[in-house]
Amino acid sequence: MNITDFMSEIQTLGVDYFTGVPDSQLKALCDHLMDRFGICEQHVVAANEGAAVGLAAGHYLATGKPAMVYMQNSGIGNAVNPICSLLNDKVYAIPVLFVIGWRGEPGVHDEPQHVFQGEITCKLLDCLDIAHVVLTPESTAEELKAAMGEAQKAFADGKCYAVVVKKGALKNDKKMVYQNDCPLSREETVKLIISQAKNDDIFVSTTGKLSRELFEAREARGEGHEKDFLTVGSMGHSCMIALGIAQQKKERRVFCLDGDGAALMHLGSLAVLGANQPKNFYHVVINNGAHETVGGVPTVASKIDLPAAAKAFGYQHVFTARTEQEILGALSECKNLEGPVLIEIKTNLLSRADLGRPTTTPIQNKEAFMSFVEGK
Ligand SMILES: Cc1ncc(C[n+]2csc(CCOP(=O)(O)OP(=O)(O)O)c2C)c(N)n1
Repeated sequence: MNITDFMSEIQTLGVDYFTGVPDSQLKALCDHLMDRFGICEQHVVAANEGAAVGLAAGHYLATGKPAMVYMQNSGIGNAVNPICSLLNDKVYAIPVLFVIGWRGEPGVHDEPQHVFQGEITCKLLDCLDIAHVVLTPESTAEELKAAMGEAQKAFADGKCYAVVVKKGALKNDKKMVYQNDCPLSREETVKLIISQAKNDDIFVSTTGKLSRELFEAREARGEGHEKDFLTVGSMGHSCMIALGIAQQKKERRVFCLDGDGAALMHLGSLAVLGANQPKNFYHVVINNGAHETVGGVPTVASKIDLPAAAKAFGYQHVFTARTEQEILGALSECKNLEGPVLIEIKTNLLSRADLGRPTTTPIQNKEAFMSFVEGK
């Protein structure tokens, strides 16, 4: 279905406020919102899906109109608490229209982190008392119209409604291009970082293409993958995984290779890191100002001073780098500095079209990594 047809149908519900976290399967929608509104008071890219629910609730309280909250199904978890304890009709009865990208749909091959989430997506919505329709590439305008009628009824009862979007169900002929003028790519940066590592350094890398690039960089160097814990799902949690390791392995340096979208998603964790003062913790945030992995929709990271925030949270040392020389300088200083350290690296939004995916399973990754961490 063409995105403009989809949006005109949605607008019959009186929805004119849009918020969420982008998803590659919802690229047609995200690009449409960026093209039509950009980032403004009508379209807010939220830090996480729960925050998007908060925004939608606030909008409803101020206008009486339901808002759209869009997300990948992996974000439902972030939204469960405000769905149950804020929106639900046993509490404030605040209607929201959810648009959810269905990764890991049963029967369609997808990456391991999506498989279980995909299996439980519709069951989770049932459990949350959210009626829903599944939009497929074959869905017709009449079917969507009927679904909007159902949404209307749900809203009248103070309930939410969801459109679950299968792969290829939404189309947008207009391709948006997102870019900035930073000289280095995330992949070049990842290669530089591991080239400067000590032999026993431990790496925890974030969700998305960064982990895939790290995996391929190890292959290209003829190395194994045991030094890297690839956080393939759980966006925003790699720095806490890294802290959990750093607390137990005080004699080793632990690097978290993070993304700006991921760091912002659970920014409170940076405060916890600062307050805990792990001396062996090095937080590298690759800041391309965007959710590049899922299409390039901007984050707010190009508008904020992340190193200043980290410093305020208690990080001992902070750096910003964008050239090879600046990155090498920061990494070399780190060899003599105690953490927590934050290195923000500003990169462009280029990535390879032929970027592969890890060829080892998450369990193989975990086992090799645990042996490496144990020192075997
Ligand atoms: C909870 C959750 N919401 C959304 C996603 C979909 N997702 C995967 S990667 C990604 C973007 C990550 O952005 P950033 O951390 O800035 O890294 P970049 O892709 O720019 O390297 C998103 C939104 C997800 N995996 N999990």
